[in-house]
Amino acid sequence: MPDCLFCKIVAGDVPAEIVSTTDHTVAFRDINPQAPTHVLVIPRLHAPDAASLALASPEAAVALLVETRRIAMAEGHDSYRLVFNTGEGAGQTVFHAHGHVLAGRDLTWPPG
Ligand code: D5M
Repeated sequence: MPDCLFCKIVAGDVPAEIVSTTDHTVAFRDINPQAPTHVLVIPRLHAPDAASLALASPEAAVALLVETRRIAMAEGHDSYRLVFNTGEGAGQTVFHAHGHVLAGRDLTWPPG
């Protein structure tokens, strides 16, 4: 998608602090971190949100989920929060599926 920021990060056209890459995913540090570890894991395939990704490519969606856990563990966190903001009303601002991996501080519930 030519106007999609995260597609540009996947393509290497916009810089990001890359944490990992796999056949299906790219992970990078959030530009506005909300926890000591705040990594975004995105699919290479463009889909507007996580459920749309699962419908378009179950394989990519599973790969993304597995990668979120691997990253949390690699950063030293047994516990982490995985967030998929879906829709403007839920705070989604970038309409390319992404999971927020948040860890490294006390994560309260309910979320704000
Ligand atoms: O999350 C979108 C997230 O994307 C938000 O936490 C900021 C982050 N963001 C936006 N631009 C960048 C760049 N260029 N690098 C890294 N992180 C970025 P949402 O769930 O859509 O609100």
